[in-house]
Amino acid sequence: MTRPTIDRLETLIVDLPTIRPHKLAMHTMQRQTLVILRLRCSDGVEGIGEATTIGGLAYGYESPEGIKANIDAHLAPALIGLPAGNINAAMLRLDTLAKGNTFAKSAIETALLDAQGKRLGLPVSELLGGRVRDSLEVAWTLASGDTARDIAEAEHLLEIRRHRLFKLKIGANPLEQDLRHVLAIKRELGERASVRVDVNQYWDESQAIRACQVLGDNGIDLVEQPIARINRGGQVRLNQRSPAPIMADESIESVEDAFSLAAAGAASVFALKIAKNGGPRAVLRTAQIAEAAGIALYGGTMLEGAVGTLASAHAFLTLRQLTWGTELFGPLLLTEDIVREAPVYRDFHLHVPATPGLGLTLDEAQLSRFARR
Ligand code: MUC
Ligand code: MG
Repeated sequence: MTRPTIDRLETLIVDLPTIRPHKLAMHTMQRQTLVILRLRCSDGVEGIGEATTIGGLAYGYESPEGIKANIDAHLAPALIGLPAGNINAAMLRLDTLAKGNTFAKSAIETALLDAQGKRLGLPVSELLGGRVRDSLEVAWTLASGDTARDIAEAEHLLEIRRHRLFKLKIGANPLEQDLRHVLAIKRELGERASVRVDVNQYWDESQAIRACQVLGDNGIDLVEQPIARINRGGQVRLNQRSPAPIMADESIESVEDAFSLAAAGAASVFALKIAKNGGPRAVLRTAQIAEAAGIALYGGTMLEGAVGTLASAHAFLTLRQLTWGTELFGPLLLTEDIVREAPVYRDFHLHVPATPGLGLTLDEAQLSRFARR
C-alpha cells in the first residue's frame, strides 16, 4: 500500500461579520478575520485548519496576513511530499525550519489531524488518545462596553441556558470605573453565575494588588492576565497575595513559557490555547506541565470560528480535569461561518461531534463569499 503524502496547502484570509462590536482593552473588534488552511493529500483527503488572532497586531505578535505569508512562503513548501499520516515528522520539520509561528503551526497540525481522522474514520479526539467527556462548559465574554447592556445580555443567556460563566473584558478604563462595572454585574447576577475578569495585561502591579483584593473580596472567581507578560516577578507576587486565583493567558506564548511559569509559581490557572502552543497536540503538552505542577486548566480561545473552535474542543475533551471550563464561544460571536455544520451549543455546553476528523466540512459558497480577494 502506498502511503499518502502531502500534496498541496492553500491558505485563505476570511473576514466575517460579528453580532456586535467586541471590546477588549487593546482593541474593539468590528469583525473577525480567520486564516483558513486547506491541506490536500495524495489519497484525495483534505484536512482543514484555522489560525486566528484578534485585532491584527493589537493582541500579540501575529497578524492574519503575516500568518498566511509565512505558511505560503516557508512552511507549506517544506511539507510537500512528506507522509500525510506522520504528524510527528511533519511538525518536527516545521519546528526545525521555523522558530515560533505557533498560530501557523496550529493550523497545520489541525489540518493534519483532520485529514488523518477522515482517512481512518476517527474523530480527532480519538487520535489524541480518546475523549473523557463529550461536551464542554462554555463561558461567554460580556464585552459590549456598557454595564446595562452586559447585564441584559447575561440575563438573556442565563434564561436560554446558553452560558452561566461570564468573563468581563476590563483594563482600558480607569481602574475605579472598571471595578464599579464588574461589581455592578456581579451584584445583579449573584450566585446564578460565575463572573471572571480578563485584564489583557493592562494593569501595573500597583493597580493589580488593590484590584485583585477588591475583586476577590466581592465574589469574582478568576483574574486573567492582570499585568504584563514580561513582569514575571510581579506575576509571582500577585499569585501569592491575590484572594482571587490568577490565570496566565498572554504569558503563555509557547509550551516552554508554560514550563517556566509553572516553575516560578506565577499562576494557579493556565488558559490553554492551541494557537499559542502550536496546535491541538502541542497544547496538551502545556496541559501536562500544568497537571504535573498542580495548576488548574481552562480551555481558552483566540475567538476562532468553527474550525479552530472544534480543533481546540477535541483536545480539551481528552483532559482529565478542566476546573474552570472553557470559553469556546467564537462561532457564537459570528453571524456567518464557512462550514456546513454549525457547532451545537446547548445546556451551557458545546457538544462535540464524534464523526471523523474535526467533524466539519467547508461551505464552498460561504468561503468564496467571505474570502478576501
Ligand atoms: C483573551 O484574551 O482571552 C478570549 C475571549 C475573549 O473575549 O477574548 C479572547 C482573548
Ligand atoms: Mg485572555
